[in-house]
Amino acid sequence: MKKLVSICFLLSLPLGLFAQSSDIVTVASSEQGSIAYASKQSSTITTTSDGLKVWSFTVRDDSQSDSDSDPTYWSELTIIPGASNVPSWTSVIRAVALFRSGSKVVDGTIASDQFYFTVDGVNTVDQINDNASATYDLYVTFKAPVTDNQHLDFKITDANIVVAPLEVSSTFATFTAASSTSGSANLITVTADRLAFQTTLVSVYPLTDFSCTVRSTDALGSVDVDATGTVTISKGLGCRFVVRPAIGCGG
Ligand SMILES: [Ca+2]
Ligand SMILES: [Ca+2]
Ligand SMILES: [Ca+2]
Repeated sequence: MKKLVSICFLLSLPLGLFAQSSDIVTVASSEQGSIAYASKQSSTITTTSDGLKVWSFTVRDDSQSDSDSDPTYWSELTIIPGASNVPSWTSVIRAVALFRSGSKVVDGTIASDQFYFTVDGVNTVDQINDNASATYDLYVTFKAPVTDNQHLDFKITDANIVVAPLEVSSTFATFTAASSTSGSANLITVTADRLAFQTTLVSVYPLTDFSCTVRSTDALGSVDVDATGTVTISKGLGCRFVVRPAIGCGG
């Protein structure tokens, strides 16, 4: 009944009654520096401790002019990649959710180039009171393996947020896109704690050249491209050579 009343009210209003000046701005320094991706692998995000906060942004009602007394209600939000983002979010991100003041607003769906959030537009989580603002925190969890030293970078344009269609709501201005810090934050970091052959050495014959590749990885199989160290080949017992410290050849 509430929505029917709202429709009738909207149809009777003269154009221009609602302020068209809400916007979205980034929260400075709200990203991570480096991301310990291996610590957040859950397939669901229920509380903030399940994921890692990678960006915050603020929705501001009537930020550019104040010509109404109505809240801003939003019902759809899409976050798109910034300038220095991983090639595809579907290969890196396992789950995504929005929080407001520590409470989950909604889970998002993940595509290669967008996170999509939809809410009903009538609850306190998606209402920004008149002349007020609300900050939303973006939490994610990660897949594995990942590529070392790639960034997560986010953006929201005025085309990426939709006002709840059945509510008496202030609307959004044509605003400058809100963007996370590009290229110097949210660095996905792999830290190796082991070495592993990329392929298994089955046998090496005497006086025959051979090659092998040893990778520095973490426990989830991601390669640490910054790892430095020495792999030594030495004479061992029970076989002709030992490649240390990746794999011993035993007895
Ligand atoms: Ca106002
Ligand atoms: Ca307003
Ligand atoms: Ca690394």
